[in-house]
Amino acid sequence: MSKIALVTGASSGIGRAISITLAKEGYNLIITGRRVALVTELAKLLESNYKVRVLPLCFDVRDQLQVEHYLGNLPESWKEVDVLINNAGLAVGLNTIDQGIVDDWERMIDTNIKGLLYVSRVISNIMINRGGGHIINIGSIAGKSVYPNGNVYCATKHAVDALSRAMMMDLFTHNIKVSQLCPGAVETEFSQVRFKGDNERAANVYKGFKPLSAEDVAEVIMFIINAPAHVNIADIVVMPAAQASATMIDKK
Ligand code: NDP
Ligand code: 8X3
Repeated sequence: MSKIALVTGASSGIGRAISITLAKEGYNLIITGRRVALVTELAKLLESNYKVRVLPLCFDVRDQLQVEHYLGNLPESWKEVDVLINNAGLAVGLNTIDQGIVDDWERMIDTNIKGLLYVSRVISNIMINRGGGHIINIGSIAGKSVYPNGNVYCATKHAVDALSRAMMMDLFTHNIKVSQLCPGAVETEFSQVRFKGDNERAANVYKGFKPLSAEDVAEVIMFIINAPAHVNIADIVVMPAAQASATMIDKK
């Protein structure tokens, strides 16, 4: 029987690419995001191109009641979730702490930490009841080191790093693998969101070197998922060849 994967933040970037790659591999997919048009359009594309079943769900991961409503009441035929990709996340703003915008901080903390927790709580219970599963958290190079003005975003990804290790300890005896994938620079809508629609500033982030594509990241995810049952790839950092740390990018 085909496996079921749940991908949060499937409406763009890494989550969209992971969803397409999983569909190519024959997974039935629960895809989520807030932008109804994009999630619906992706669902149609996956169904028609890859002949898999798709359940599009549109909610905000920051809203615990919505998360529990949608994921806690999955239709019977969608309850056997094999793989959860905790991908929904964002950076908002790039300021020193003293100039920080509290609303930006709360959006990042509520999405990247609390949203991941709300989703993981519901789905880990489903996985425990069904006897196993695999949770993959999308961390970041920003969860391994910090960089100037990245303060709160980096802190949220350090939290994902800590939670990934803690979740592995809490869940491994339930036959649930927990893995973390930490990308460096990936060209997606990430910088457009960070710079609040200043697309010129966003485009500059990726000028002068070849960043990762969302598809590059999706391939690494498949490597993690396809490891033999007795192997858990606990943590991977993947960066463009032109990047050596969060702050070191060889721009020509
Ligand atoms: P995108 O902005 O392209 O995608 C982000 C996704 O997250 C969208 O689908 C968005 O959907 C979803 N999302 C954001 N906020 C919420 C919310 N409150 N509720 C539900 N869904 C939400 O960026 P990326 O693909 O680059 O980012 C994906 C993940 O990868 C993030 O966790 C990011 O931190 C991480 N990452 C990105 C890197 C990069 O360089 N791009 C590098 C390292 C990590 P919608 O707006 O429809 O809700
Ligand atoms: C996204 C990569 O370096 O902009 O997590 O924080 S970085």
